[in-house]
Amino acid sequence: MKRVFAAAATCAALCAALPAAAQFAKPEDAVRYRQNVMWLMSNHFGRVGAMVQGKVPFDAKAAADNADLVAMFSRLPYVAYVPGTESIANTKALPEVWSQRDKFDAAASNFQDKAAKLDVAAKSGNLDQIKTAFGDAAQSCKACHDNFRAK
Ligand code: ASC
Repeated sequence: MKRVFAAAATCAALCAALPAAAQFAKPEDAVRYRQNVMWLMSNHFGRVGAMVQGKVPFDAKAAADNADLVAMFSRLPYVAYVPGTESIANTKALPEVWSQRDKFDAAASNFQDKAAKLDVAAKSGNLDQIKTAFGDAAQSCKACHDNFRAK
């Protein structure tokens, strides 16, 4: 039991040592975190896209499950755009993420809104609603990528 308390105390001390705004041990970890989330999000967004484009048969449950994941992932990446992680690792994030942070945050927030709407549409099971919401979400992905991600 004592060992459990000691471990918990060590963990608490280590966590407290991290800067409040950046829960990453090193800058590379922040880059890896946001890239991995984006990768997963793109994968699950693409599964909805394949149905919207008629490349795979429409499956309402699969669409709802995948849109739900996209909405969840949409909330994760932005805290990982930590200052000091521009120009490191293999980031494609442009310096504008930091130099125009308000604009970046607005684009992120717009995407999160569209992802939440896609989730609602997917839960309705109505393919036409899903198509519209998917198009809006894809547009908001692209808008942010055009301004804040290297080609
Ligand atoms: C994806 C993905 C993107 C966006 C974008 C939407 O699945 O990897 O970068 O959607 O293509 O316009």
